Amino acid sequence: MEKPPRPILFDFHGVSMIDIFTSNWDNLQNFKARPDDILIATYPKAGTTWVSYILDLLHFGQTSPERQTSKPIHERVPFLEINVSPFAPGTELADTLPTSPRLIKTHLPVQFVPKSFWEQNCRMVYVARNAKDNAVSFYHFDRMNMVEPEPGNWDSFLKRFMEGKSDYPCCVLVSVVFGSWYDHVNGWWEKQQIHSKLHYMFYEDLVEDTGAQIDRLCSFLGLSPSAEEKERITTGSQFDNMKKDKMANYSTVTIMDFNISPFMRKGKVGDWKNHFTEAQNQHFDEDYKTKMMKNPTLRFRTEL
Ligand code: A3P
Ligand code: EST
Repeated sequence: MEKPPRPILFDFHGVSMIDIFTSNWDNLQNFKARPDDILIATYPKAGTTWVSYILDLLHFGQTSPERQTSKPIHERVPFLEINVSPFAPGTELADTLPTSPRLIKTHLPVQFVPKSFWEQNCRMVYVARNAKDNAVSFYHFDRMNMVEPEPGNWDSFLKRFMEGKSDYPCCVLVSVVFGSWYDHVNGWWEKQQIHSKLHYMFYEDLVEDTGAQIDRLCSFLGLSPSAEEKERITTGSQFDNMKKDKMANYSTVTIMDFNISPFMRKGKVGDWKNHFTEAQNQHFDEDYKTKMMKNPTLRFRTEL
């Protein structure tokens, strides 16, 4: 059977985007946030699903346990900017969410977040992942997700990931969806310094000590689960458990080809070592230093 065509990247206000993330722009920008909404923001492949799953369990694991077994995670936590036929747009799914609070996911760079989230002073959780593992995960995701652009080979993908920008006449060959990882993590980091309701966390810390990160999330969200409940969530959200969970592993989403790569792929810190050559690593490190100079306090771990 003929494969459907992959989407083409274009420049959108300085960020590389594809149609499914910009075609509902007016509704997105006019989205009416509520004061108790919780926005989960990430660059793609930084641990969005993991943190969404944890927050869903923290808020609704006790009160409506049937949610976790009957609704896929992308319905429990809608993806705000997505608009892909024949599915309802993310804004509509969020509008019709029956829960309180509503958990909403986004990959938007901070400058694109609809203004009502700031006006309503909503809580936001930003998850960041080290650039090397993030790039590897993104590469495998673009291979298996038919609504993402064609990733090409690893070397060409890595070059585009590093370039990240779309300030070229034609950005098709020079970037990835949602633009520069460097701009994304820095933009949200700078926002966190002036916005007290923004909790900035790291994928690597979650892998190292999930329980400690859940504690920090709870104090940010004003939650106090019992020790048993916390233990249940810590265990339930471990990689092997989530990988088995049909409501969390995206196996119900047909636009993803798990024969190419599963959504829950490895869940590790340091898998980049299996992908980067010596030369790629050296070039990446040199380039990284110049791009990440402006926020010396923003530090990532590439191994544990
Ligand atoms: P890998 O491709 O490196 O395995 P997102 O949800 O933002 O798309 O991120 C997906 C990445 O998070 C994938 O990384 C996936 O395996 C990883 N992930 C998802 N759940 C996880 C968990 N419980 N523990 C560790 N990693 C997890
Ligand atoms: C999830 C993460 C991501 O970074 C990109 C995409 C694009 C396609 C999305 C998928 C996703 C989440 C699940 C869907 C899917 C399109 C239909 C499905 O409902 C929203």
